[in-house]
Amino acid sequence: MRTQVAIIGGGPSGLLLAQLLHTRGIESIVLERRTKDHVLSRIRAGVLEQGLVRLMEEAGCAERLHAEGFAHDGTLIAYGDEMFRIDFRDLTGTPVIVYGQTEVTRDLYAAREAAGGQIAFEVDDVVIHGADTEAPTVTYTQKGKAYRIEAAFIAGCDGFHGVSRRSIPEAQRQEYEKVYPYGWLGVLSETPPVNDELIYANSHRGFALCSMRNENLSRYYVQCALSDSPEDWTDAAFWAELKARLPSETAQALVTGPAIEKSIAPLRSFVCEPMRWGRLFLCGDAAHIVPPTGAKGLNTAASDVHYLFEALAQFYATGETEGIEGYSARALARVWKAERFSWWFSSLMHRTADQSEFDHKMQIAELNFLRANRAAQMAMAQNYVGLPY
Ligand code: FAS
Ligand code: PHB
Repeated sequence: MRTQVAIIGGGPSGLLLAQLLHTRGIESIVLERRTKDHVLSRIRAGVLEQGLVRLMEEAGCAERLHAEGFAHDGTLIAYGDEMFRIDFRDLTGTPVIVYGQTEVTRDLYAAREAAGGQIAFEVDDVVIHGADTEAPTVTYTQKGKAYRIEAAFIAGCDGFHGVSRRSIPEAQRQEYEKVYPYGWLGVLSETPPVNDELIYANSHRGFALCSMRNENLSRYYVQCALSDSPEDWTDAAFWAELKARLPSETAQALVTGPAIEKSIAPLRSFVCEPMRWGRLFLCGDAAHIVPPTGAKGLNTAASDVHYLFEALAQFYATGETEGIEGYSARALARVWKAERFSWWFSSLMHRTADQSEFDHKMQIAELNFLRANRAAQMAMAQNYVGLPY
């Protein structure tokens, strides 16, 4: 088989890139290890920056997002029984859109299918060959049969555990990592959200987050030990812990119900440099990971896709390679800003066993400063709604 762009990974990065390329008549084949249903069963991000909304519009996939997504003009930050609001609209003129990653991925699959896009599911043994040559290839198996794709370019959109990043020789790549000593236990419940905006809570018992998917589907998280597993937490234990971490008025208003999904995500900060090797380009979680505190994972994958799409569109339209040559540096410049914000917000909102009382006082002092200082709120709001591409 031949194609212009072989895309490894059928998550949001790979699908968005494939659909954007299609709008410029650039062919691609997406290789996905799992089934479509499995990909859509993952519960992940919930908050979209305007940049991702605009990319979905450019890809012709934003209709349901605009109909069902919720514009949030701000977010609430709680500490102890205190709570204050960061007003995105007042500070930046921009809201964020609450619309689950699952729905973004569903819309992208629908668009690819409507366009007759090539997606191979349940592929195995994906191997990238000759990424540093003019004629790279990708081999893989599917249902025991071997396949080979000759491509002009390869996009590694296969997430943190994929093969793409490891296809860059170790001597050519530098990896930066911070592993946090805690995870997030997430619960999805068919209950009305406790508030019409998100609540990020710093409590002496640990972090908590109140989010949502729609008016009768809520998403809640509590910081938990890395040694925990979802089975360790009954629904009753989860709700009791969440209430204990929220201001009392909010806790009283919380409507609980059966968890229809319960999972634990470990938290890490991770960046691989460079994000390109020859004709292989890394996008999204294949290149970088952030703690989900700042809602930057999916949104930074989107800016990578934007830069790569622009580079490939420029090449196929004019033969120019400026975008291709500059991809890694351009993407990393924004990646590191997202890493910093995610690390800063995680450090501000989580409690760890090795924190001293002084460390806790520093958190409270910073929260008080953020509450009172417009410039501090502006900095937070600009990062949260999304820095420019
Ligand atoms: P993805 O991991 O989504 O997709 C990669 C795809 O490649 C997968 O479908 C995988 O099956 C496939 N693949 C892997 N190896 C392959 C191979 N060898 N061959 C073919 N296909 C292969 N971000 C937020 O902003 N907020 C959150 O709350 C949040 N929660 C998260 C919870 C968890 C458990 C995880 C893991 C991530 C979370 N994230 C969150 C980050 C997440 O949303 C990612 O940023 C987003 O999925 C990135 O999309 P992709 O880069 O497409 O990677
Ligand atoms: C979510 O709704 O899953 C969500 C929202 C904001 C975050 C992380 C997760 O920072």
